[in-house]
Amino acid sequence: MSGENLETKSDLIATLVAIVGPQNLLTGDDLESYEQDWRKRTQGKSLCVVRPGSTEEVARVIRVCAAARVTIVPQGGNTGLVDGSVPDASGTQVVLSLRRMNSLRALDPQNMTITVDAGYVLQLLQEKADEAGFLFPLSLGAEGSCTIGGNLATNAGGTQVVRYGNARELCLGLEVVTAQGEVLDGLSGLRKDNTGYDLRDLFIGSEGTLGVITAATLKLYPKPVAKLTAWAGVNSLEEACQLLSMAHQFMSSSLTGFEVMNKFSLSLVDKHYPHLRVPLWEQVPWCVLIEVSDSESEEHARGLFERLLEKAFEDGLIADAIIAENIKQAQDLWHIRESITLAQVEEGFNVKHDISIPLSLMPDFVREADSAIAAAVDGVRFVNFGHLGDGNLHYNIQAPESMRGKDFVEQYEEQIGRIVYDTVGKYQGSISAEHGIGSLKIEKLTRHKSPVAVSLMHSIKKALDPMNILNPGRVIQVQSFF
Ligand code: FAD
Ligand code: 2HG
Ligand code: ZN
Repeated sequence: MSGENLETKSDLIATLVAIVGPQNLLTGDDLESYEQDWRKRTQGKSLCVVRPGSTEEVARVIRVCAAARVTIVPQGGNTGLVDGSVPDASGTQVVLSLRRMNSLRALDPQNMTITVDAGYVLQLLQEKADEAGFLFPLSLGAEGSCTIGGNLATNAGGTQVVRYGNARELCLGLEVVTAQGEVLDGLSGLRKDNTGYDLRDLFIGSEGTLGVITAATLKLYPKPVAKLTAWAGVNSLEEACQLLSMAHQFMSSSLTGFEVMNKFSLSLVDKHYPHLRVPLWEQVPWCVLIEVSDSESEEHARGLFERLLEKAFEDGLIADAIIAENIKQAQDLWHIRESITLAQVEEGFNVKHDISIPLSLMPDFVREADSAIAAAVDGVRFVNFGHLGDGNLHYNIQAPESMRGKDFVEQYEEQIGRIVYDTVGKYQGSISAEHGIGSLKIEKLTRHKSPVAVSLMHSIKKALDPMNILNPGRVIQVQSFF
């Protein structure tokens, strides 16, 4: 059936029902989990939610929507933090949920690759890899519900980047449905392939604005023989950075995680989840979480760790430290770190900045941004934590105790954002290290990227999605082309 004949909304819905089946086309008022963002800041309204079950169905849905000039919002687990995966309030957009596409397509132990549909949940993939005797290293707090398609569309980072890189580095091949509804089969398991422009890397990190990812071939790694985790208290961010350099020196490629958390962020975890028993937080302004993965033995890992901590104590870099005695203790420490985002939600609305800064400039950046913000808004509370090993800080600001979170965000988000992003610019950083641009930072992208970069992005969008069908109003602002 040709989309061009579709004249009304009900024609379109009937055609989409014919493609995905009535049970996989959702309309009505009960679609909060698809229409509201994870932080509950934005409530959109869709024309409908379609849940295709195959690549061919995705392609047909896109062709029909394109012909009807109806725009599409691709969605995975809807855990994104920049308002990129929910529809706007117009009631005219189709949410294309990939969650039904959750098959494992192939596992090639010799090639050390796994190929899955885009809707495969990250944690299930980690488990599948583990069962097969491998490691899939991407790891983040939302792993129980985020999907591989979403991870690649946002080029997700997480807690293992210091060793294994972002989602981009873990991906060898992609299957993508284009804005014209054609299928690009790039599901290669090749580690080397220099045949023209790298289309895979163009789609990774494009947040659903250039094509819909329907499957991916991903790298698997050998499982480490032993993993050890330590939690240390440090007296300043400078010392945390010096400890990181020392950890690189002592651990080399065995260093798999290096996270930092300021006192206030841990106080929130302690306040809202006291049963998690946050160690050391009251005694020091910052804590770090260090993880080592060893390919030899637990003794070897412990030896490395003890030498690092001894030297760090000697040099006065750490105030106190504990090494997890077993896997359960290590998991508990990680759980504390992963609970900061949730503790922030419990505390109320807040302003988030997901930034990266060259490590050598990080402490100066924080000092300068902290004092400019504290001068602008009395009583703000700084929730600073993140992936120090990658130079990536979640520089979040909680409302003053005297103010309602919602009022704070409405009144100050813009002003604080300006201070943070101008300071990020001064310190040669990025306004988005891992969460992406979505619609939340779309104006900031134009302000903080070079005009040449913005113009090239504009050309790429126009070339790949000339009708602006895919996730309009996200990443890059373009006039509606149709
Ligand atoms: P969604 O939220 O559904 O979508 C995200 C974007 O990708 C949207 O623009 C959407 O249109 C697009 N998209 C989704 N699927 C597809 C597809 N198949 N094809 C094309 N486009 C698609 N992020 C990090 O990088 N590191 C972290 O450590 C981290 N920790 C988090 C912790 C918590 C508690 C939460 C709530 C979020 C965290 N995130 C983190 C953010 C989020 O989980 C990631 O961005 C994740 O990769 C999004 O996956 P998703 O499947 O939920 O995608
Ligand atoms: C994390 O590292 C996530 O925990 C979420 O990227 C960060 O809540 C945040 O700002
Ligand atoms: Zn993060």
